[in-house]
Amino acid sequence: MLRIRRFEERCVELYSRTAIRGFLHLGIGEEACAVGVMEALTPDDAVVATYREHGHALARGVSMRSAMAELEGKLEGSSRGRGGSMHIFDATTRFYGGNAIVAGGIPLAVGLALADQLQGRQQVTTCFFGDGAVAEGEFHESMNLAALWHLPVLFCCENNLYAMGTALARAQSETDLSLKAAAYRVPSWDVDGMDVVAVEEAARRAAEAIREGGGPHFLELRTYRFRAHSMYDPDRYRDKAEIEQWKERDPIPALVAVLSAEGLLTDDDVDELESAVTAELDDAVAFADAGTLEALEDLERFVVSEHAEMP
Ligand SMILES: Cc1ncc(C[n+]2csc(CCOP(=O)(O)OP(=O)(O)O)c2C)c(N)n1
Ligand SMILES: [Mg+2]
Repeated sequence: MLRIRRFEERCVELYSRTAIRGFLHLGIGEEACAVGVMEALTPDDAVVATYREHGHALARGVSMRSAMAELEGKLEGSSRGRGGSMHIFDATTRFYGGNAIVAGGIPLAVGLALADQLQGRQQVTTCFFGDGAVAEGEFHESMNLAALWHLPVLFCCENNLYAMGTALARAQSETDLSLKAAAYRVPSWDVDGMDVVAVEEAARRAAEAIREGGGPHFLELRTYRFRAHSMYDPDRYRDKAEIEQWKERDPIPALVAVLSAEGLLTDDDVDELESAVTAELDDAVAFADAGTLEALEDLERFVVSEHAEMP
């Protein structure tokens, strides 16, 4: 969680000096969701995420170097710098990408799970999406097919109460999102998304049930983003007191407090972790800064597959 937090804080600095351009969505405050779920997966499982996916990529094992170079639009990035912040993609960790389309990753996850099922593999495909995605048709079509075909999908809804500037209650007639999964006969749990241990426990339980042939499961992770929707958002739709209240439940100090109380972590340990993260991050930024921009003559490459036989 600390790696993700510091990585995204550094992104803000890089954005100010225009090393990172375009859209940038930070998940500061929501780290426990990505980390807790990822702990319950194996390297063979697949993951699909949204445009707020830096944390998911890092927790999945995409290197800081690869992610930072991607954010800076460099060839050394996970997608040759063509995806940027919203489309980190890394086939080697079966991280099937961020996705700029709200709910767009959900049918992709169902397709990946269908492929696993048809080929007799025991993998779980985990799909992250926001509360806003639950209002999209793609969510409902995907839930229906996943349930009907009994597909191995772990649906993880990160309910941070807002879809851009729209509060959940202003946009959806039913705000208990687990009920929507239940409507498709998909077992669902709501989980404290600010508590990494609670998230891991729920994800482990769900992933085990899926691996045992239990079909799709749904977790509603109740969380909150501490920063605005994106760098362009003046954040005028939320009460400042609400933000402060959620900050008191910051998942990082919360876990430090639990571990310290149990005698499992000292202040020196925390300092050591901070230093290690800073060193990793400095190295990643230096790597990205020294990276190369794609040559102009390559701009149209990959629009059409180079392996395809043209008619
Ligand atoms: C299909 C589609 N509609 C609208 C948008 C514009 N849009 C971008 S992010 C967003 C809000 C999504 O909110 P949520 O799913 O709760 O995710 P969060 O940003 O809170 O993580 C919207 C409406 C989009 N990208 N795709
Ligand atoms: Mg949201």
